[in-house]
Amino acid sequence: MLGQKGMRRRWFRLVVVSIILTISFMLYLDHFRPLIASYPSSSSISSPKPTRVCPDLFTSDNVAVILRTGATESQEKLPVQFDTVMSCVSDFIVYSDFNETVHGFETHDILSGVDEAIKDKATEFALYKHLRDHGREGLSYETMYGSGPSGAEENAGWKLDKWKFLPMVDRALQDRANATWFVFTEGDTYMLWQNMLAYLAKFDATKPYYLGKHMYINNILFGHGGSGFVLSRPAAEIVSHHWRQHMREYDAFTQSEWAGDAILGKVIKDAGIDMFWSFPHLQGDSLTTIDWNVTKLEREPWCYAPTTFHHMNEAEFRQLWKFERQWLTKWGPGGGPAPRFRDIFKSLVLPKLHPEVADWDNLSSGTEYSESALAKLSAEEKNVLDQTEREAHLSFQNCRSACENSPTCLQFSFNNGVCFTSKEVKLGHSVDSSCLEYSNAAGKCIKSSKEGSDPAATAKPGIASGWVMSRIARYVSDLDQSCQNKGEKDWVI
Ligand SMILES: *[C@@H]1O[C@H](CO)[C@@H](O)[C@H](O)[C@H]1NC(C)=O
Ligand SMILES: *[C@@H]1O[C@H](CO)[C@@H](O)[C@H](O)[C@H]1NC(C)=O
Ligand SMILES: *[C@@H]1O[C@H](CO)[C@@H](O)[C@H](O)[C@H]1NC(C)=O
Ligand SMILES: CC(=O)N[C@H]1CO[C@H](CO)[C@@H](O)[C@@H]1O
Repeated sequence: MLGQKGMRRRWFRLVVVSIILTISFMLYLDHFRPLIASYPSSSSISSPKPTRVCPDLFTSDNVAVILRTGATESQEKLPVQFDTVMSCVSDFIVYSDFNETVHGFETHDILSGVDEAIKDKATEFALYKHLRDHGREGLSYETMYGSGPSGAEENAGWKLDKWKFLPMVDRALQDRANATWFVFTEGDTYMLWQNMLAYLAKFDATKPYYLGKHMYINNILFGHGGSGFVLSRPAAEIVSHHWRQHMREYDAFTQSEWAGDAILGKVIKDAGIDMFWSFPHLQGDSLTTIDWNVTKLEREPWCYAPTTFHHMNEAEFRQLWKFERQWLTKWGPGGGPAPRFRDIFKSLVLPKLHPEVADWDNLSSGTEYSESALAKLSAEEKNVLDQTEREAHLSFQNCRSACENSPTCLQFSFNNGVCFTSKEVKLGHSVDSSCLEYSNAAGKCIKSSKEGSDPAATAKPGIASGWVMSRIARYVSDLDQSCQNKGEKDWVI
């Protein structure tokens, strides 16, 4: 039997426990507050809005993200950036060739400090001067989007872009006086913020670091711009100091080169800092073009956590964004394990692979079977072809048979007498989604390079693709197994 004393003790214990619980709950809410800040609490129980979940901040107080863009692409590419990736980034700044407001955010002219003599001499600055003097008014289609067979490459904005890299590093140091990391990214670069933060937390920011996706031009090793690259503060300071000492020299160098990321890479190297090879965390493909087992530096991406994808279009931004939200919702704002390539493949790619998908551009680029490809073979080479290979170009079904008969073939595509088989797994995209880069900015999806030409002329409505599903299952389980053999090592540090 409980005496009065016992009852009181029990009562007391109950009160203490509830106080502790209440405090824990408040702390818990507090923990989440910054993450759910921008949603009005009135969107209550009746209409459960998806909460905007952002990853926990880890070290992000000190990570500044620098988004580099230009007036010829900003209106097309930035809105989805701001709506998705950047909405979780606590501190970012946009550098451009033009001062303007895009989708509510300022873009800052980063070229104002370039020597006026160069602006007069270098033809790339025609666009800059036009923007400075007249704004967007009067920019012709050709100036904005280029012309000729590779419009995007002739884009005046792209040519001007190389001048931004060195001033950008220098300005970022001033504009973000206490950032410890600078992450440099582009309009169509999708950054997985959770993974980026987790990755940077593994490095010592007090040392000079230059993290990049390796690329070479004329024997210069540099971090590819579209894949994103990262400088620690000490690295940025060394580079900026070195640049200021040799500005004339590097202006001349910039004039003679064409790729700004390579120019910066050279200066970083000259300043005595070696690039850290961050593939596959930083990489240059999109969800639709990446070969999911692309192996470089003896690293297969599968087991690793991606921090960037490049060439991402709006639809891909939204898909990956949704995936990240679901991941964070599942694991909480700490994020749980970093999502890896394999998680993204299983969620966003695998469900789209089928034995036959109509109007789907394959990206299969292995063996070609067609009348013309057959005609190029010697008699000897023809002899080793089996029946299915000789007839692969005759129908979708025949193309599939050729793929199935070749033990390493994983996917194939067929279009009007042309069959491609491939040992790589790539998602590809639907035929009508392949607009010319930048053409969306002109308010329409242009599929060929000349404005006004008939899109139907270049669209390939007949194209269909397929995967050998039993082998895809095997591919996934083999790669999963390889991660286990590696002991779940998921960071290159
Ligand atoms: C952008 O604004 C800055 C600061 O106000 C100014 O120095 C620069 O000349 C402007 N750039 C252009 C192209 O108007
Ligand atoms: C960052 O620098 C600004 C001045 O540039 C200063 O006011 C602020 O306190 C600093 N913040 C931190 C976290 O050090
Ligand atoms: C992935 O690529 C590596 C390296 O090329 C290769 O050894 C491995 O067999 C590939 N895995 C699968 C499942 O295709
Ligand atoms: C059959 C067919 O049209 N295949 C296409 C698949 O994609 C590659 C790369 O885009 C094209 O070169 C092929 O023509």
